[in-house]
Formats: sequence, structure tokens, C-alpha cells
Amino acid sequence: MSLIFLKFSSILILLIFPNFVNSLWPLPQNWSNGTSLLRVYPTFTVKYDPKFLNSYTDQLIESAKNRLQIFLKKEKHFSPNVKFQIPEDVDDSILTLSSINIEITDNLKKDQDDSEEEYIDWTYNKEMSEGIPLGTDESYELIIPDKKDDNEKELIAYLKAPTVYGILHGLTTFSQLLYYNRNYEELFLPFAPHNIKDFPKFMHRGLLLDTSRNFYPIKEILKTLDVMSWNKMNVFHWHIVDSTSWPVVSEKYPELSEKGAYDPKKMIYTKRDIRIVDEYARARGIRVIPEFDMPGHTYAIAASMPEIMTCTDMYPDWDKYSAEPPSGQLNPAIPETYTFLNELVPEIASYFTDKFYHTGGDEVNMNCWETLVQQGDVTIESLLDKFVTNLYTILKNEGKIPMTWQEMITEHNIELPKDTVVQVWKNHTMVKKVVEKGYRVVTGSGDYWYLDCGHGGWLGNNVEGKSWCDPYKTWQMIYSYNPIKELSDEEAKFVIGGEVLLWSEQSDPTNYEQQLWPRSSAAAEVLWSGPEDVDGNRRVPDNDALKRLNDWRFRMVERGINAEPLQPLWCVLTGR
Ligand code: CP6
Repeated sequence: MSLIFLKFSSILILLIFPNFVNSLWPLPQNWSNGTSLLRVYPTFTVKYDPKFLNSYTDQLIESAKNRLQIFLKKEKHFSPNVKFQIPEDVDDSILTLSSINIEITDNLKKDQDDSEEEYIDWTYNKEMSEGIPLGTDESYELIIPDKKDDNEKELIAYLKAPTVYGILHGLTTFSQLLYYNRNYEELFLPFAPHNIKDFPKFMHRGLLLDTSRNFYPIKEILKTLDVMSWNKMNVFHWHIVDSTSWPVVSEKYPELSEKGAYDPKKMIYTKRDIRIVDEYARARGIRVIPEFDMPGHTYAIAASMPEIMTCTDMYPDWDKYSAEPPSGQLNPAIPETYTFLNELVPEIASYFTDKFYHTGGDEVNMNCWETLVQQGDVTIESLLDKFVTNLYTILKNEGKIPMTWQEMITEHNIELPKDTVVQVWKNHTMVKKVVEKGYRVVTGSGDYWYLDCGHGGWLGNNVEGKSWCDPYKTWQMIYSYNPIKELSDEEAKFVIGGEVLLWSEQSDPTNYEQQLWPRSSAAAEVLWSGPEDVDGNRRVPDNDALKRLNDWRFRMVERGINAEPLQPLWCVLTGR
């Protein structure tokens, strides 16, 4: 009788409030659900059959398990938008979900060449040494039944994925299905059964953090990686150095940070720090792509190596020689510069396990190099070409694939290796231009996906009270950006994803969390779920999206993140 009542009342709720289902963010590609309510105790277990004792995959699952256990114990998220009735006789009438069964379907791959060793642990061999390859399968299937199997004593959920990274995403989704009830002081999982088949639309879903304009301690970066993983973002683009400071400690050139860091003892990243970030990220399915921006944006190098620099400190006319003070660019005309690159780049590149290395290359100022060509017969463009060719050759020898900002293609017309990934940050129409030349593209136009106040940072507010904050990129604006806008299907294949960007002229640990979240979540959904739904309709920042994002924002706050509010609490509570 009570069961019938429960079914009846939840159907009634669904009829009256059709949008009241679990608020998942980003939205899965395929998701069907029902009307049953389940309860979940902190004793809930994750079951996984380790294939290889101490293998890397098993370690990742083990730590993901621990993270889920912490949510189960600590998370007290409830949602005004996700309404479900808890029956009086809760102990008799609701089933308890007791565990989740994990299976990695591609973990064992037959080794074709080596008959001695019958199986190899694919994830261990590949990812341990090389980082997570671009295009790794991140799909997963999550099944939460509301009826027991005939032969099972308990109600068990199933999570299946080809790789461990799909499993991590699946556990993230699972954690978002749970809601805390304050009266019962328990977790509930409403609207079961759930059948979720999920995979990302784009393989590169990134976030850029600039740690040169202002410094971020390692613990802040690790926290950001956590939040990224909850949003299923998989690339941390670490804009680690720039003109204002060089926090990276090099063993070959220790003076770079001794003289170029804001504080050579405290505001630095050692090799060990970087390895910690890289490892922490990989365990959460995130690739770390470092950017050592060159040859522009390099004034910080002048503190220790003025002899390889040009047009440093051109005050007050800095703007004739650089996009942002302090001015200064590497000198591409002298052999000492190339000695420096040959020594430094292999060292710093080796700190990171990812295959990709971002070379920067944005906002190179050609005036800066004018004096270099006055006597000789070289052109400025050929100097840039020489610089790029040298740098890219070093990277190739280190087994790295270069990334670059768009200017190399859209402004300087430089012939780059065809596997280079080009990042477009200016007007979105440039994406087409780069794709037409046959390069893969990462998008994130400054008109939509810049989270900072960008330029204006060194002047305070810009002329006439205008700054690049104007317009501030609202979550709606970010959500409205389509990374493959105005591209044919053939062209769209070249767009491997996008990034939100936080330049730190006016950001540091006191405010960056509010600037990152929940607006980055809006981009995360565009990149994971895609700019269109399964029926081909454009996703729009409508009321449904707002409710779901509100819910996700409150859950992030509950998890200790200072995500900024989207609305007055009144609107959230009343749903108006
Ligand atoms: N720093 C570097 C920056 C910017 C870029 N590169 C930037 C440019 C314009 C705006 C914001 C940031 N601060 N190294 C451009 C890629 Cl609006």
C-alpha cells in the first residue's frame, strides 16, 4: 500500500513539476530516469576488482573511491529545485542502494607483438609514461536500477567504461545524483532508475590560469583541478610565466626565478611542485599543458639574462613595443638566444608528462625588432620564422607536439608543422581561417570566454572608465558561445575543443575562485554536452539551464568552493 502511495505521489510531483529531476552538470548525452526514490548510506561501497596489484589504474580507482566516500560522509547538499517526497514509513518502503560495481572494459589489451607476455596493462604502460593521450575514450555507462536482480540480495549500481577516465567521469555523475535531506540527515537518490550513456562532444575541454601576473600557491591550483574534474574538464592550460614574473625554478638557469620570481623563496614552482600538480591532475583525468610564452611576453627573463633581450623597459612608450608593460622580447638574431632555448626548453618541457607544450607566440611586436634588421639583409618576419623553427625543432626532438596562439597563422603567416594545435583567442571568425589552412584548433574567443578583466589590469580602469571587463562575460554569454559556429561539418572536425581563460592582472587567490566558478561550468557544459542537444537544438541559457546551474553552484559551494551567486537566494528558493 505504502509503495503504491509512494509511486503515486512521485508521479504526481512529476506531473506538476516536470523539470524536477536530478540536476546533472554537464548534462549527459543520453539519460533516462524514473520516479523511484532510493536511499544511500555512508557505508555505500565502490566495488572494483583490481586487475593488477599496484598498477596505476588500480591506484586511480582507489583514490577516486576515497573521494566519493568523503562526499558521502560530508556533503550536505539539498536542492530547492529537486523536489521529492520522503514517505513516513521510509524504512519499509524505500530500497537502499548499497554499492556500485565498476568495470573497465578496455583495461586488458592483447599484446600483438609479444607472445611471452600475454596481456599488458594498457593504461599503466601508456599513461604512466606519456600522460593522458589526446582523444582518450572518456565515455561511460551508468545504470542505477530501482529493482533488485533476482539473484542479488542488494540493490547495486553499475558503472562501465572503456578506460579509467570514463570511470572517473561516471563517479562524478553519480555524486551529483545524491541529495541530502535535513530532517532525515541522510542522502537520497531520487528519480531512479537512471540509465546514463555519456561521452564528451569535444576532446579538449580546458581552463587557462595565468600564474605570472599574480602568483597562486600550489594548493590553490590543486583545488582548481578538483573543481575542473567535477565539471568534466580535462585540460589545465598553465600559463606559467609571462613578462611580470618567472616563478619556475630551472636547474640549468636558477637565476631565472632567483631574479625573475616575485619572491624567489616563496613565490616559485619547483620541479617537485610541478610534478605534484601533473600527477594530481592525471589522477583526475586532467592533462596539464604548460605554456612558456615566447618570444613576446618575456620581460621577466631580462632580470637574469638582459643580453638575449630586446626593447626592454621602454618607458613611457612601452605600448609602441609591446601589448602590455613591461616591454621586452627575446632577441631572435643572436646565437646566445638559441643556446638558451637549447638548454632550457628540454629541461622545463620534461617536467610535464603531456605530449603537448604550448609555445605562446601571441602579441609579438615587430617594432621591437626593427633595430635588428637595420644593418643586415634579413627581414623581421624571417627572424620570427627562424625563432619558431628553432623552438619547434627542439620540441620535436623532445617528443613534444607544439601548441601556439593564433597570431603565428593569422598575422605572421608562418608555415608550422601540420600537427600543431592553434589556439584562437581573438574574433571567432578566425577559427575558419586557421581550419582552412589545415590546423587543429582550440577555441575560446575573448569576446565570450575571457573570465578576467584582461587589459586594463596595469592601468587600473581603462580610458573613459571602460575596461575589458565591459562587457563582463556573464554565464549566459559564456553558455551561448558555439565553438564550431559557422563551420561546415568537415571544418568542425578540426576544432578539438576550447578553453575558458583567466588572465591574472586583476586576479589572485583572494578572488579567482569567484571569477572561475560557476562561469567555467557554463563552458564545461558546452564542451562536454555540446552546443546542441540530441535533437539538434541549440542549447540556450534558459530557465531550465539556470535552475540546474544554480543547483550545481550550490553543490560546489557545499564542497567548499567560493562559486559566485547567479541570483538572489529568494529566486532560487521560489524558483521564480
Ligand atoms: N597575456 C598574454 C594577456 C593576453 C594575452 N596573452 C590578453 C590579451 C587581451 C585580453 C586579455 C588578455 N594578458 N600572454 C592574449 C592571448 Cl582582453
